[in-house]
Amino acid sequence: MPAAIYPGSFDPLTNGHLSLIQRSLKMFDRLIVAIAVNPKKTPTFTEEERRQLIREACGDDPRVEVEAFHGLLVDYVKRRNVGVVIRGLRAVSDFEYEFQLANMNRKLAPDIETVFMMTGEDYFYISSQLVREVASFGGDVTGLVPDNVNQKLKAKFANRK
Ligand code: COD
Repeated sequence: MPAAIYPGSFDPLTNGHLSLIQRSLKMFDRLIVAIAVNPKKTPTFTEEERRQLIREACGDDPRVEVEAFHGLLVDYVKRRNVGVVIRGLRAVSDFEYEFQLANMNRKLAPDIETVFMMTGEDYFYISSQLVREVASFGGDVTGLVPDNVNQKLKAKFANRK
């Protein structure tokens, strides 16, 4: 299989995301990790910080490309000429949102397929939002995020404890 796109906010990248990236590379020759930039939201990490953190955590694997995109995901996927979008499912609670998203994307672009991957058992409770919250109160997120993300979180929240 040639290439797939794994889109997300990645604010920040977690070990759950990273596991999905690594497992996707067993099915696809190339993976584009696409960071959605939403001008209406203020992320904790800038677009460039998120890009760099993912790049580093992937160990500069040449099969992984990291790029930010603006606007609709389907337009970006078409521009990149890739037919498959990867998404992760952690729990039943993810299903409804992911189902809506996949169906809306299919309505907008019928040729694009969404492939869902179940989370690994060690990662089902990890989300960027919880990681941010725990780290912002000085909690230890070791093992939940890659080391470089852990360092960056500590630096970001150092003055906010
Ligand atoms: N284990 C497994 N999977 C996980 C884990 C984990 N621990 N954590 C997250 N995931 C999965 C999520 O379920 C998701 O599938 C993916 O990884 C990315 O997660 P997030 O949280 O970083 O990203 P999201 O869900 O905020 O991304 C949503 C998008 C940015 C892709 C979406 O809003 C989008 O497409 N925006 C662009 C504008 C657009 O096209 N809007 C219309 C959509 S119909």
